[in-house]
Amino acid sequence: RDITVLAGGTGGARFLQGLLHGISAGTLPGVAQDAVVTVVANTADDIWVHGLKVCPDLDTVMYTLGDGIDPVRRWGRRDETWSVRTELAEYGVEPTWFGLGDRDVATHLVRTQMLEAGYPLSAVTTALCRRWLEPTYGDRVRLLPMTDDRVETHVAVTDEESPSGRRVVHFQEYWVRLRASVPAETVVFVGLDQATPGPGVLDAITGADLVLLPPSNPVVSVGTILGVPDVRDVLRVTKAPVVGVSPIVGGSHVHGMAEQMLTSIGVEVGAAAVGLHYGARSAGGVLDGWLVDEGDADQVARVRDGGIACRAVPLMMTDHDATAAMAAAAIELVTGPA
Ligand code: GDP
Ligand code: FO1
Ligand code: CA
Repeated sequence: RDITVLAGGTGGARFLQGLLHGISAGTLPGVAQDAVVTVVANTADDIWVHGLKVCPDLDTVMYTLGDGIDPVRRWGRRDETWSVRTELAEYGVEPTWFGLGDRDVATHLVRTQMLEAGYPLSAVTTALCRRWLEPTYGDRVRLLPMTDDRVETHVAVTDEESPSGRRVVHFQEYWVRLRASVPAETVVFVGLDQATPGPGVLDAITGADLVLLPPSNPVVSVGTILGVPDVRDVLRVTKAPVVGVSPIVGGSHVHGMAEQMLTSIGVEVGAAAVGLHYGARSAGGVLDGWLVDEGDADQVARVRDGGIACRAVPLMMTDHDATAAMAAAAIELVTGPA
């Protein structure tokens, strides 16, 4: 079974851990233990800092699956030191609000060097995954950037000082420096409309036996992947069932800034609302099925009325078994009980 997952960072990575746990344990209905998982990851969080190209969602997936992630921060490397960051601050160079750990800097140096040598981001990612994924997963896990082209999420926030009354900041500044503490007036995906799907991305969707939308941020993680030209179209026509998991539980995000992002695009912060935002494939959307948390069971009918199969199950990724059970429920929802 070839499974394709459209992922952001922390939420996507944790879901992938549970999915891969379930595959190797053989507990996913109809999924062979040698199933191949292709991850199409969001690259619109990417940011150039200190002359280095940083790819947060690619790195979070890569480090998490390769067991190099810091378990508390859930970004960057475990056992990290911060000498480079401290020295940069001593020089007073900006941005001081975005921290690069010493080990993490090595990843960005390799990536930047390869990009400058002319390798596309997809080739760079393959090279980095030779270290982080291949030893454990061989060719059973592939990590693909959604596009090799430069795309950046920028956020317009209110700013009294500026003549227009607003200011546009990079998503990382909105999230890391502003802590998403001010409303996001508008979210802009710079370069997205002109982006070409990365190598293997469209094939990974058309050739899949199953497509999963993990509980990633529906606007700045999954939303950006869906915004890559042709991705929505192939999702609509793929023979694979497409099923998603709500990142909104009990009316709010589990962590991060999905609430602020959904509000900025005028979508209600609710499990059903997000599923209906993705839309039923039968009605021009992308979903065949949608899981909501058991606490949101009262919203199941609304999703079904929208033409999307729906079920309420526990949706907290507390450990790999819990997450694997979510993956199994998602698969069962669209392929029927094994
Ligand atoms: P990011 O790129 O690091 O923000 O990570 P993602 O976009 O992949 O995932 C962030 C989303 O994951 C947030 O909107 C959270 O609400 C959601 N999330 C995190 N943990 C859980 C969980 O245990 N269960 C569910 N259902 N959603 C979760
Ligand atoms: N998040 C923070 O809250 N503070 C940071 O200084 C920070 C640095 C950083 C460096 C590399 C990287 O891959 C991620 C980093 N993050 C940091 C997390 C990042 O903002 C998130 O992983 C995602 O972009 C959120 O979707
Ligand atoms: Ca992200």
